[in-house]
Amino acid sequence: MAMERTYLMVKPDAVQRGLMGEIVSRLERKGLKPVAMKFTTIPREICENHYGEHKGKPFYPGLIDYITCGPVLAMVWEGDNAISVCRQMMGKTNPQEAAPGTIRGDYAVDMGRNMIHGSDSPESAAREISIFFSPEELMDYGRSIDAWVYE
Ligand code: DAT
Ligand code: MG
Repeated sequence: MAMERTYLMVKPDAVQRGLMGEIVSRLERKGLKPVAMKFTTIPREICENHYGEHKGKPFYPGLIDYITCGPVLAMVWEGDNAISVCRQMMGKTNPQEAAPGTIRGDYAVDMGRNMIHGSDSPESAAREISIFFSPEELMDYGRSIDAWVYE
């Protein structure tokens, strides 16, 4: 098994639309384990650091305005191959191409309102987790149900 942690973020549109619970619920039902959560409005500088790889692209200013416009639910989730599992649950970046059954495929229609962020590699996950959480905020705990989630 490749236990991984990934940084996920319910974006402001999903918060405003009352879909935080729906997203958390999907992740829980999948069997993934929540490690940290924080409901917060991201300061602009931190958002610019988080999305540094997109600086200079045409959509960058709109992206920063969108992500900083209201509270987000910043989270860390753990599981076997959690990074790619969560990317699959999110669906493609453009919600119009995201498969039904995915979060973006089921709830979004616009690339600039695509509900959720998820780390795309172990390197991004480590970087993004450290931007939003201190080590003490990451909960280390066991769950008895894990014997029913993993063989
Ligand atoms: P993802 O969020 O699927 O990891 P990404 O990292 O390529 O996608 O881009 C970050 C966000 O920026 C994405 O969720 C929505 C926005 N975005 C990306 N490409 C875009 C584009 N061509 N036009 C408008 N917004 C875009
Ligand atoms: Mg990305």
